Parts: sequence; structure tokens; C-alpha cells
Amino acid sequence: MKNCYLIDFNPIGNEDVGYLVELEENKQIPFNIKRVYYTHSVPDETQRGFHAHKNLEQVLICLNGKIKVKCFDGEIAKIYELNCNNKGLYVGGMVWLEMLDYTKEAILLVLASQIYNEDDYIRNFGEFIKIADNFNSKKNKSIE
Ligand code: T46
Repeated sequence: MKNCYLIDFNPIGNEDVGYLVELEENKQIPFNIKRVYYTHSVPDETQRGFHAHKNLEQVLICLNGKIKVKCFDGEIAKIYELNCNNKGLYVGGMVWLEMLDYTKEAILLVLASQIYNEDDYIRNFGEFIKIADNFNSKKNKSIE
């Protein structure tokens, strides 16, 4: 699927001393990092997300616990289970996101390419589908 893939980080250390994971912009993280935020203490059964971004790029890292992230690019849907702090999920623009099945102790850290801007969100699924269809039909025309 478009604009969505897992990144493997390279933990430094061992079982005896523990591990350190380095995250640098334009290295492990494929953009300049302008903002960092995290969610925690999400109650059972709560689902978050239900939006896409027009342009924002993000890497989602589940530092503790487990979270499922459903991604839909307008054509293909895929569910990623984030259960390991050595992996990040890259999500670019025009990917509809739904986060579900948070375990009690789940902490989701997000590194983002832009400061917070509500205008970059598409929070209406119908609007997302319209824009994605338009985008995909333009892309298919240029491939034909
Ligand atoms: C995303 C997923 C993975 C801010 O004031 N500043 C911020 O930097 C962010 C991210 C949010 N907010 C406000 C906006 C809402 O009033 O915090 C409130 C909760 O945000 P939201 O409902 O969008 O939270 P999630 O967990 O559904 O989505 C968040 C990000 O907003 C979103 O960009 O991709 O995490």
C-alpha cells in the first residue's frame, strides 16, 4: 500500500545492560522532525484516529504495550500490529488511520514532520474518499 511501511530500528546494547534506540532526522526517520507527541492511558475498547493527513509525514512507535493501526490509502487497507519498540510505522499523506485494540499499558510515540495544524487533517471519511479517488484516477491516467 502507498505511503505506509514499517521501519526497523537498530537497538544498541544487550540483555545485560539494556538497549538504546537512536532516532535521528533524515536517518532512521525519513524527514525533518518538527514535533513529537505521545498518547498513553487509552481506555479499553477506545478507538482513536479516524482521519488522514493531507501532507504530514509521521513515524508511529509503540514504546510499550500493543496497538493495532488500520491504514487505508483509498484502495488498499492493511492492519499493522505495533508491539515492539524496535520498529516504527511510517505514515505519509493521504492515508486514513484508525488506531484500535490499545492494551492498558500502551504508549504510542509519534515523530511528525510539521507542527500541529488542524487544517492538514481530513476528519471526514467521505471527503477522504473523494480526494483519494481523484488522486488515484489522476495517477492511473498518467501511468496509462
Ligand atoms: C495522528 C495519530 C497517530 C494538539 O493540540 N496537538 C497535537 O500535536 C496533536 C497531535 C493533537 N492535538 C489536539 C487535537 C485534539 O483536540 O489533541 C486532541 C486529540 O487529537 P486527536 O483526536 O487527533 O488524537 P488521535 O490520537 O486520534 O490522533 C493523533 C494525531 O492527532 C494524528 O495526527 O496521526 O495520533
